[in-house]
Formats: sequence, C-alpha cells, structure tokens
Amino acid sequence: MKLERVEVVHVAIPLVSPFRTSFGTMTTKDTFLLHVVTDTAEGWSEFAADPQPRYCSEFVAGAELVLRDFLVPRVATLPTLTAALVGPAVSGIKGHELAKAALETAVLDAELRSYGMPLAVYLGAVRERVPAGVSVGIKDSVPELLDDVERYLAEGYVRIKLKIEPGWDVEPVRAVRERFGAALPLQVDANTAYTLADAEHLRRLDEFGLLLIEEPLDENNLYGHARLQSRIATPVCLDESLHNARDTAAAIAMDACRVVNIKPARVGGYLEARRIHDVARAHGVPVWCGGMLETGIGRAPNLALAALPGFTLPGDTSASARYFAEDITEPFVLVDGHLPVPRTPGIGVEPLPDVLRRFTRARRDLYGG
Ligand code: OSB
Ligand code: MG
Repeated sequence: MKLERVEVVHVAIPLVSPFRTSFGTMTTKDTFLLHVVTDTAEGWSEFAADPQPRYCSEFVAGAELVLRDFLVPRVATLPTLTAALVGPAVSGIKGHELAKAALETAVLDAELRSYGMPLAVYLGAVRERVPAGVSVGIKDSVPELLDDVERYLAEGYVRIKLKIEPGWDVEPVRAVRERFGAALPLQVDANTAYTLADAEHLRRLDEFGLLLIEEPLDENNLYGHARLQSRIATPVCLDESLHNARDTAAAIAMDACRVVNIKPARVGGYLEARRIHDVARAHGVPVWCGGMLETGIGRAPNLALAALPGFTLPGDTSASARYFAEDITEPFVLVDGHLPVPRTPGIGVEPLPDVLRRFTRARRDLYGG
C-alpha cells in the first residue's frame, strides 16, 4: 500500500453516567479517531487516552502532534506500507505507545480490508463471541454501587470489576460479596492508588476470593508489585506497568503479576498485544482484554483480540449501551453475557457518517488531503 492521506477527527461523546476512578472522573469520551486513506483501502482507529495525562503520560493534543510531526512522516516515506512495517518505522521515536497504536491499527484496518480479511482471522482468534465483564466506577455510597452492580448483572454481564482507592475498598467489596454471593466473578482495579505500606490493608481483601487486584502500586514499580504479591493471596494483575512483551515477561518472571491486562493501545498496537498474549500463554498466565471506554471503533478490534485462546478471563469489553446512549458505530449489543467478534474485513466496523458528524468537534489533515 501507499499512504495518501491521514486525518484526525476529534469527537466528544457524552457517557451515560460519570465514570470515577482513583485518578479522576470522566463524563465525556473526548478523543480523536484516526482515518487513513491508502491507494487500496481506508482504515480507522481510535486514540485511547484522554485530554489530560492522568491514566498515562499520553494525552489527546500531544498525540496529535506526535503523529503529525514524528510518526506519520516516518510511515509516509515507506516504499510499501503494511501494518507490520509501522512498528519498525516508528521505533526511533521513544514511548508514545498509544499514538503508535492508533497509527498501526488504522493502517492494519486498511491493509486487511484490501485483502478482505477480518482482524480476528489475522490475529488467530478461536472464538466467535467473547464473554463480557463490566468495570464499575467509584460511587458516592455503597447502596448506589449495589444498585449499579445489580443492574449490570441483570443485563447479563458475567464478571464485575470494582474501581477502588484508599477509603473505598474493603467495605464496597464486602458489600458486593454479601449481596451477590461468593460465586460472582469479582475483581478490583486501583489504578496505582496504593503504596507498599498499604500491603497489610490490601491483605484484608484476601478473604473475598477476588480474581485479581489490578495495578495497586505505582506504574512501572515491578519490584514493589512483586513484594506486594509475596504478602497477599489475591493475584496481582498489571495494567499501567506493562508497555511491551519484554517487560511483561520480566514481570511474570519476578512474580510481579499472576494475571495480565492487555490493552493494545498501551502496548503500541495489536501486533505487540498478540506477542504479550503469546508470552503470557507460554507461562500459563491468564490474560484478559482491558478497555478505555472506547467507542465502537476502539471496541471492535479489542473483541477480535479477546477471541484469542489465552484470553481465559472475561474482559472490560462491555456493550455500547454501558458507555453511550448512541455509539458512533452500529452498537455492540450484549447477548447472553457475550459480545460478537466482528467477522467482516479489517476491524469490521466504520463510523456511521451522520452520527460521526454530530459528535465531531474538529477535523484536521495530518498528511496529504
Ligand atoms: O484502568 O482499566 C482501566 C477506563 C479508562 C482508563 C483506565 C481504565 C478504564 C476502565 C474501563 O477500567 C474499562 C472499559 O470499560 O472500557
Ligand atoms: Mg486498569
């Protein structure tokens, strides 16, 4: 392929309810879609981070500049463009995995459309539908939390993840266990809100039989997570700390995590995400697919990835209605606790033009056009 045009489409889509984590509250999905046009096909992707660098160091305005000035120029000069060549072409630019992932994914979408191949087939998927978990934000009160969990379970979600932070951990977990029973698959996500000095406190979660505790300590503190794991029974799962297959292998080897949250955006794209899957699987470590409150454009490729054989735990790949009154693609609908893996070429979805227009804040060409 030859790259002809790259465009960013900034969108702002209201969430159905505010989503509160230990690092802040989101009320709108505010990001950009990346649209690439090649000589053979077009592709779409979604930048996964937010306008502010609170989950990770990347943010919307910075990513657009990095793409425009450093990433897209390196890809535009390739004699032939394929998704597998994007990573090597941009490897001289440090970091910026989420921006790199957006570029690689849009190119991959275009490439697979030119072959007529669905992403799930390309990645090696073994399932046609994937079980859906749901990530439940921090609430003002326990009764409010129980109402939300009850509603999600009634809708069919098969696993609940509670966001926690100091002051909102043992009590909400105990309340959910008491109300919904010991058999409910339940896990928690701290988004780096604790320190190793909290180890004894976090050990109090052991009695609740959680599937895992996600990213309790600082990002990239593998040593600390290993120390914590030696003191608690709940399996530690890493999210923010894992940026590629190599550091995932290191984290597993040092027992800094016993479960891996794979977010393709955080690791530079679907090719590295598959390598992480392969490394974890070779070690017998379960993986699951994380989410970033994506629109359908970001969700569709995550569903393809989650259909790989090592994804033995339900992911944060929830239905469109969990996030938005109106998604910018055909909505993903929960059926019997599962979401379908897209089976048409590329990522398998496209923005609905009328809906996209209504949610668009700005469009800019980064290349060509
Ligand atoms: O840590 O997994 C996280 C959302 C935004 C940023 C970070 C995280 C999350 C979620 C929601 O937990 C997952 C989803 O439903 O998309
Ligand atoms: Mg997380």
